[in-house]
Formats: sequence, C-alpha cells, structure tokens
Amino acid sequence: MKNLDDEARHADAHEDTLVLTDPHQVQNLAGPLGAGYDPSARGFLHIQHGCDHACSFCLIPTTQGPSRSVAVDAIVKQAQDLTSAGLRELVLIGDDVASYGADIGLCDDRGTGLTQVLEAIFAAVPDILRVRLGVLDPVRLDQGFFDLLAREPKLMGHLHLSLQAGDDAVLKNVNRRHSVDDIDAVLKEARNARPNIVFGADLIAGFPGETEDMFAHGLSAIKRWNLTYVNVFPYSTNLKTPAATILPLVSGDDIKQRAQALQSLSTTALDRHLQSLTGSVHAVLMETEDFGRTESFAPVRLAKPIGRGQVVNVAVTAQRGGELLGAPMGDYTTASGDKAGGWLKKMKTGLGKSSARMTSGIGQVFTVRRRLDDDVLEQLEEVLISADIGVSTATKLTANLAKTRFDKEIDDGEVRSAFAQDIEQILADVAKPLEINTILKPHVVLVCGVNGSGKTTTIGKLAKQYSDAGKSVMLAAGDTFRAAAIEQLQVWGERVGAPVMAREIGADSAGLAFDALQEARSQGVDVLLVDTAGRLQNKTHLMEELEKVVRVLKKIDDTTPHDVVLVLDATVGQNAHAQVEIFKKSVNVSGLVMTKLDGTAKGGVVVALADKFGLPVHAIGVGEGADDLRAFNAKDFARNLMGLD
Ligand SMILES: Nc1nc2c(ncn2[C@@H]2O[C@H](COP(=O)(O)OP(=O)(O)OP(=O)(O)O)[C@@H](O)[C@H]2O)c(=O)[nH]1
Ligand SMILES: [Mg+2]
Repeated sequence: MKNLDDEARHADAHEDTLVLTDPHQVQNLAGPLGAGYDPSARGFLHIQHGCDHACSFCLIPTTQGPSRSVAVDAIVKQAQDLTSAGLRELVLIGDDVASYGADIGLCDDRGTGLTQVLEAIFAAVPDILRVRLGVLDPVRLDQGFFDLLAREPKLMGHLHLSLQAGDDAVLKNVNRRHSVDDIDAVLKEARNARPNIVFGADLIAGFPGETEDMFAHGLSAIKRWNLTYVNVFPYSTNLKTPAATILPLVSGDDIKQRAQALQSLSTTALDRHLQSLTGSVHAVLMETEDFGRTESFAPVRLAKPIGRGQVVNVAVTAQRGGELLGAPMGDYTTASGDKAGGWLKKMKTGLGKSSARMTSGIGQVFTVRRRLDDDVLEQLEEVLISADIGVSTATKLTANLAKTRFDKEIDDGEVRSAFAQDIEQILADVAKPLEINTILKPHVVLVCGVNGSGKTTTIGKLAKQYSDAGKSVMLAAGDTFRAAAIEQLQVWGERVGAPVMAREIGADSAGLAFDALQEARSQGVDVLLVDTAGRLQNKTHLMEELEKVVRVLKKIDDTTPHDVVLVLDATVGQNAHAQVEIFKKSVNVSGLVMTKLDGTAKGGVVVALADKFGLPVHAIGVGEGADDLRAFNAKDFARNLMGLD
C-alpha cells in the first residue's frame, strides 16, 4: 500500500534542486507547480524545510538545517495555481510541518502558524476539495488546530503523526518531546473535534535500549490508540545518528518480531475502519483508473476503470485485502474520457414532473415576494400535499419554515431551499444502499411487491451493479406463474452473466427458492437475488405464499433472507403506504426501492414514506434502462425535487 511517507519522498524526487546560500531565502519559495505524486490527482506543497529538534535517530537537523517556513502568501499562491491546474487535493509537507510559522513570528494566541496558513488557504482557494497534512509532531498541535478540524470539512479526517513509540522510556531515548500522556491527550482532542477521524503514525521498532517490558508496555498503548495506518521503521544501525551510542542494541530477530507485531495492530485497526465504511457512499479521489482514496484516506478499488484524477461518489459494498470495493455512481468520466452515467442529469430529468409541480406550485403562491403568514403557509402545505408528501410531513415542513420566517418577507427560491434542507434531513437517515455482505456467500435478497411495480427490472439492474462491482450474482426466478416472467429474468441474467435458477411454470416458488439457496451456497456466490410474483397486498392467500418462501429459506439458514426488499411503484401515490404496512407485517420488509419516479409528479411520496416508516430506501428508479437505478442520495433527491439543481 502506498503511504503518505512514500508520496512525500516521491514528491521530493520531483522537486528541482535548490542550492541554498542563505537558508532564509527559502521563505519566498514554495514547491514547483504540479510537484506531485500523481499529477492528475493531488499536489504537494512544501510549506517548510528543516527542523529545530534533535531526535536521536534523525539526520534532518544536520542535513536540512533549522526550520524555515515558506511565506503564507507564497503558499496561498501555490495552492491557487495547483487548484486552477485541476488538482483536487493538496498535501502540505515539510520536515516539521507542525512547527510551521515558528521562525516567522506566526505563533500567537490564535495558535500555531499551521492553523493560520490552513485558514488562509481555505479562505483564498474556495475551489479546493480537500487538504491533507504531512507527518505531524503531536506536541505542536494546539486548540486552534482542533477547532479548525471541527469546523472545516475540507481538512481531511486523517492525521499522520510522528509518534515513534508508546513507552515513555523509549520516547526519552528517541529524544521526542512528547510523552504517552501527551499522545493520549492529542488523540482525544482530535477525536472530540472530528469523531470519525483516523490516525496514521510513524513507529520505530527495536530502538536501542528498548527492553521486552518497554516494548510490551508500548504495544498496549499503541493498541489503545487504534492507529489505522502505520509506517513501521525497523531500527537500523547503519545510520551514524546519536542513537548509535545508546545501548544495549536490540537483536535483529527481536527488531523484526516487534515490527511485525506493530504492523499487525494497524492491520486490525484498518480492517475495522474499512468495515465501518462499507454500505455507504464516499467521495473518492481517483489516483489511477481503478484506485482512489476517501476523505479519511481509505483505499478504494473499483471493478472497472474510470478516468483518473476525478472525484467520484462510490457506493462501497465490501472490503477485501485491506481495500474497499465499490462501484461509481453519479456523474463521472470513463477511462476513455466519455461522460458516463450522467446520473444527476438523469435524475433531474426523471424527477422533472415532480420538481415542475413543486416549482410551479410554490411559484404560484409567490408571484411576488411576500410576507409569510398563515394563508401563505396553508397554500404551501397544499402544494406539498399535491405532490404526495403527505399531510403530517407537509405540516412539519411548513411549521419549521414558520419557526424562523413567520411574518418576514420571503420568496419562492428561499422557500424551496428551506424545504430542500428539511427534506434532506428526513431522507438522510433512510438513504442506505443495499449493502452486500460477501462473507455470507450468499447474501440472500428477497424482492417482493405488487404486480408490475418493477421487481424483475430492479433485480436486473441490481444484478448489473453488483456484477460491475466484481461480485458473483445468482438470480432465482421465483415468479413461477408466467413463462414471460421467467424469460424476462433470464434475459437479465444473460446480460450480466449471472446464472438463473428457474423451474417449470406453476412450480412451487418456495421450493425453487430453497433449491436456489442450496445451489448458491454450493457455488459460493456472493449474492442471490430472489424474484417473486407480483401480489396485491390485500390478497391474503398470495401473501401467505410469500411468507412460505421466507419460511422455507429459513429451513436452510435461519438468518435468510438477509434483506427483504419491497419494490414500490411511485406512480401509485398514497396506496404505497398500505403496501408498506401489509408487506412489512407479512415478511418483515427491511428496505424499499422506489421505481418509476420518472413517470409521476408525485415523487414526494418517497419523503412521506421515509418520514412515516423510517425504512431504508436503497435505490430509486428513474427509467427502464440498466443504469436507471441508483443508490438513493438524500441531498441530490431533496434538491432535485425542489427544482434547485
Ligand atoms: N419508467 C420506468 N419504468 C420502469 C421502472 N422500473 C420498471 N419499469 C417498467 O415497469 C414495467 C414493469 O416492470 P417489471 O420489472 O416487469 O415489474 P414486476 O414487478 O416484476 O412485475 P410483475 O412480475 O408482473 O409483478 C416494465 O415495463 C419496466 O420496464 C422505472 O424506474 N421507470
Ligand atoms: Mg416480475
């Protein structure tokens, strides 16, 4: 795995040689334009050179001289240039980044110069997507820095610290200025500021003088710190540093063993972190055509190549071998440079009827900018209800608007933005992609719904997405009523290369599901999607038949089906509520897919269902094509529904 240290070294290798007669000259220079590990992904910015400290293993103070900071203006200019050149992520590097500014009088009661230069960059370069920091000395991080971490999402939630050891006696020998207590305090502050932050660290294994006890003590502290990425440096006697005089030396075998023990702690921490990211959508900066990193630096592998250097939303479905696996969603550029997906555009068109109803309805209330009074609120409520947002949700939205704006002048744009924000909040809790757990082999998904709601098409679309993400998929043609239904699923199966388990027309669908699960288990496939016949929720005997499918699957494995997805046709409007209620009672529905949003002006029904039932909405369909079903995104949906994007 590439790490920050390698990248920084690589960045150094790209840099022009700088001959220094007066070290302070360097204050006016920043790294050369485009100096970076991957010119299409991220830029490295040298903000400081040299170091004033004297760690006993390190030659930097002798080879690079004292700490010299690059002037803030020069750094900001460089950040602007790199961002205009298209780089999305900047990494601020140096020999002692956390000491930035100390030599140029930038450390005052607002904190260290590092916080100030970061603030200057964020203020002057609004287009920057994210900023990461090179290796940091923990003792220099102050309250101002933690405050910035709490309020500035563009500062990445990944800090790489020069910790070196977890035992005070070893830290003393290394001549670090921090103690174990200091590290505990810094990690705690950072986690308070950004609860999901992850840490990397440089650690030395087998430093001279480190006894077995010191190492064991250090290891328990490092375990407690939960370091997601570590660079372990086995101590080397080759360098003529002050550490060479410390005795006794640790034997080569012990150094190796200790290095392995440290590394394995971070492997466990990384696994835990990656697991916490599966099943959700993350912005990934693509470094190569199939590899990129999230905001917390987590590695992400795509099954199919796309264009490098772009930031793309990836629905993360699993983790394997220290990497996340996922499929891109939304708008992105393919490896050959074509615009792919166009999902946002598609969703905009798909929700066009609903957003037109909202925009024109709210627009009619506000032909002029006017005062928000009871009469206006009532009219707004009617518009929302006419788009199937439901009475209770509509009341909630208008009441919330009244809370801050009652009696004030307001226009339709402001109303739509306020509604979009509240709707996003309602939807945020339910927007969850259908996460496939590849350990289950198979993860069984039972798909149900009324006639013609879009079950089979949804299965086909999901099968394509999972197979694109590198998963093995099997389909079960549980709609045994009609030959056409079986054929329809077989066509999808062929399209995505997924085997389809089917039986003759009229066969028992529970029996078919049973066979399919056994077959999927023996083949070790990742996901089994079980289609069922459409059934109206008020036909009791048909609902009982569906319950039998569940019962029979449970005979093989009590935990199956792992997901029961109810597919709802958005065009049916209020009847969707009754469908959810009855299917939920009958087969314990675990999530929803909403189809045909392109065919209705009543897309508000998604909001009403989310508000009422709180069931996950896995995906929405806005067309019949294979790419017309995507993970449901709260913000995009809310803004599109209100005609804002
Ligand atoms: N416009 C549009 N059409 C869709 C969407 N999803 C499905 N359809 C269409 O709706 C029709 C019914 O879809 P199916 O997938 O066969 O529905 P089903 O629930 O399996 O139907 P039964 O098996 O008969 O109960 C087909 O013509 C699909 O192409 C969507 O998101 N938008
Ligand atoms: Mg069907």
